[in-house]
Amino acid sequence: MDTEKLTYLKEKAREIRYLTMDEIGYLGVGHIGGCLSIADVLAVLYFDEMRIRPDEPNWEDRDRFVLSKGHAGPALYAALAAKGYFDKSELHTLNRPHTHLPSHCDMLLTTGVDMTAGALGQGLSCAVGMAKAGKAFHKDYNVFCIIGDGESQEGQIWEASSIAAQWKLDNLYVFLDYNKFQIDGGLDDINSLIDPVKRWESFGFETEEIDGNDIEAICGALQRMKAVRGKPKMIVLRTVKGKGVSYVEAAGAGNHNMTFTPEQTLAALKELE
Ligand SMILES: Cc1ncc(C[n+]2csc(CCOP(=O)(O)OP(=O)(O)O)c2C)c(N)n1
Ligand SMILES: [Mg+2]
Repeated sequence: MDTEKLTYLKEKAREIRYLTMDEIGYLGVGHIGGCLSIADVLAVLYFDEMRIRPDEPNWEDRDRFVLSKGHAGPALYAALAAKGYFDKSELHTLNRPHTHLPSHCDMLLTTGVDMTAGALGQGLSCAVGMAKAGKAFHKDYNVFCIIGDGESQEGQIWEASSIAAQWKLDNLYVFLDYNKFQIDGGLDDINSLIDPVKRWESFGFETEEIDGNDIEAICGALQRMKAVRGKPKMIVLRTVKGKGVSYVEAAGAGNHNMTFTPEQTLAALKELE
């Protein structure tokens, strides 16, 4: 990967983390852990991979994105604002009355959001439907979807995965945010996925596990996956929940939905500058 592109994408991931921290810190509370873990994949998707037009958000042939773990909405809003879908100043309206940016994604409220999400387990089914529609209407767009590891305890994730393989949806790219934490503790202490690569492989997906906070690894996996035809794709992202802010990272299971004082927010932002 050329160093100029890598530097650019790393800077975009930093910007997404900074804007997310600013959004949530300004409000004083939010799902910071699961937002920071996906900043790198969002940077790759929005600033390298996806065929999109911020000035024509509903362009029919655009690639689609579904944030199935919809509680990480603030990270998606940061990526959309950084990409120019709306003004960055809107980010300070997060989750306030009459905002366009609710804590969980709402396609009827936010420019650039392709699917409403928040009830865990449902977004992947929507992504499968979008990918199937692409095939049915002979469109060449791809659908990208991020699911959580705790979210993958929902049976609907497996129903959707099963039919995606049956329909040979090679235009569907699913990322598992394998940060090993869910709302109330460690994944392995509650309901482990045991071996997500083997699981999705057995469901008929082309599957790979990588360091999900490594931009180069994400780009490499996507390139390899794009060469594979006739199967949906699963990229298991080994990530750190809260990545980039040491105080948030250190909170572990406590960083799912954190409160912030103005002082804590400023210290966190300083680390992300
Ligand atoms: C159907 C449903 N049940 C419960 C919740 C509440 N909830 C929000 S986030 C979350 C934990 C999700 O864990 P994970 O998928 O691992 O998310 P991440 O670690 O990426 O934040 C839960 C239980 C929900 N949003 N939807
Ligand atoms: Mg998790």
